[in-house]
Amino acid sequence: MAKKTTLKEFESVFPKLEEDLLSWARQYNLPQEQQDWYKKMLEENAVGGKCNRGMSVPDSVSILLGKELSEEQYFQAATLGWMIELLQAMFLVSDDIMDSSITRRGKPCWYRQEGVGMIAINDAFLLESAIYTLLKKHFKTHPSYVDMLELFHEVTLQTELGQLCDLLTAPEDVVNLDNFSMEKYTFIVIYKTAYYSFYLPVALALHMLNIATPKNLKQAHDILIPMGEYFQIQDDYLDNFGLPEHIGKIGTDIQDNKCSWLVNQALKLATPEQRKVLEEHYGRKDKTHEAEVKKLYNEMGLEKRYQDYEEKRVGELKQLISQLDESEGLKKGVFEEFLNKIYKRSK
Ligand code: GPP
Ligand code: MG
Ligand code: MG
Ligand code: MG
Repeated sequence: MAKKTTLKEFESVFPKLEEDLLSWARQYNLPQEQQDWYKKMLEENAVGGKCNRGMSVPDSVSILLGKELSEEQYFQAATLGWMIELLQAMFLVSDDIMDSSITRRGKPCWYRQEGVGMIAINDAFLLESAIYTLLKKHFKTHPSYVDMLELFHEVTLQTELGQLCDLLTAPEDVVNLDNFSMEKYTFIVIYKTAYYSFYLPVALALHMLNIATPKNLKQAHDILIPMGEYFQIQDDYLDNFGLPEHIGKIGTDIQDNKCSWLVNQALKLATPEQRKVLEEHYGRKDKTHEAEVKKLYNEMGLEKRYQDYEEKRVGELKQLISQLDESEGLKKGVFEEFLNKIYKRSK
């Protein structure tokens, strides 16, 4: 029987990987002060999240094998999971600078912590290179080494292209609501979130077991990309309707002029008067303008609209999962597990 990993178990692997990274840096005679920075920076940014993405690698491997993992299999799968967490840390450190965010995981964003500032940019690069150091150290002789390497590179590019579209549709100085559309929105969220958060863990699990084929990778893709799209729509919903105590961050989408799911819905429903309110108040770096948009979202019943969307999308995803052909090695349980973790999440 497959066994689900716990955060505690998953986190217990991290010190070993951290030590790998530090000893790698020590061969370059990295001075002590910089070793201390590197260690603290890794701990502050890679550890402390929900680790849903990372833990889904051992969970998926265990479901695919249909049994509990040996110690060695668990370590390999958790190492791949931690590489996703490092990728995520690299994205979040950078994203918080680009989005002028205030808090992350209930603490000031890394770039806002004392003594950090723009050193955070170099730290983001270090978080990314850590992936490849670990991949080389632990998977150099694995038959799928090159596939995993290429997968990390491609998913990183996809995420960066999504982020590019996110940023270019949200200029700081010009608010033009005609720039937003659901077509652009769909591109943004699939690329900036769905590939690295949903497709990557399952693709890595298949590669780890050496059972990846073009067909099962495509089958996984065709379920996980719509699921990742739903996940980012939740993120956009929580940006406005979530509680900062739950989500560990303060929403910035309205002030940042983001092409969010909520503003796209509001534009679909708006009367000419309501559109004027949006035009006057959206995308301004100011709390009173933001409050007007929040008020409008409440008047328009966007919370209910989101709940209806969620029920509909979850129904569609369950349908996709039920139709999965398991003959190429995939299991429905892999996808059911993902969906259970995110359905009606509040953080
Ligand atoms: C989430 O967007 C997307 C990312 C974190 C990917 C960033 C990609 C880079 C190439 C840096 P978001 O801004 O809505 O996330 P959050 O709400 O957590 O700030
Ligand atoms: Mg962002
Ligand atoms: Mg952000
Ligand atoms: Mg967000």
